[in-house]
Amino acid sequence: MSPEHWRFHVSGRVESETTWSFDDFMALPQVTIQADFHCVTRWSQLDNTWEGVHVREVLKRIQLKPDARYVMVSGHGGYTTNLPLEAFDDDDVLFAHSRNGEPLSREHGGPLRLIVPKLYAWKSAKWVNGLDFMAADRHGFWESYGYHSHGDPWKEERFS
Ligand SMILES: Nc1nc2c(c(=O)[nH]1)N[C@H]1C(S)=C(S)[C@@H](COP(=O)(O)O)O[C@H]1N2
Ligand SMILES: [Mo]
Repeated sequence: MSPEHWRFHVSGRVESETTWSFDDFMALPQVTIQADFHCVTRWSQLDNTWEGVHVREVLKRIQLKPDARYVMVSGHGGYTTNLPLEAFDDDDVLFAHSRNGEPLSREHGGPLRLIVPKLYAWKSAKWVNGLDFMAADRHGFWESYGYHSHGDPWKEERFS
């Protein structure tokens, strides 16, 4: 995924659909967030330092329609995962390009992945390339195979 070909699309319940280039994205203000990461298959990776663009920097630059309540996050290759807007628009949710000072490898979602520390890791789409805002919830990839639609590790919301 070379930066020249990288695109990020915003669609659905927004006033106008937009496409961002890698340069547009990286020009947004940067944040560093310390967070754990919990996989549904019971491993957790503690104390990661993620660096990237807070989701609110993107939300500030798009205008949601009043009925937008959920977002479908997509990753290059067809991966999707759904989130309620409150889970997405949270203090610790970011589009990360680095972990512990190193750029993310392609295996771990480079050049950019979503990180949603409060939910199971399948919500943290690797190779993230778009957001589709929705009025009603729809299931993403794992959710349609029976994973929980919300996915809070502290409530053990593994399966629906
Ligand atoms: N695009 C994409 N993102 C994805 C997945 C995937 O298959 N494709 N798997 C998810 C799952 S189930 C987990 S546990 C984490 C794993 O992240 P890691 O490979 O960096 O450990 O990525 C999540 N994001
Ligand atoms: Mo996972």
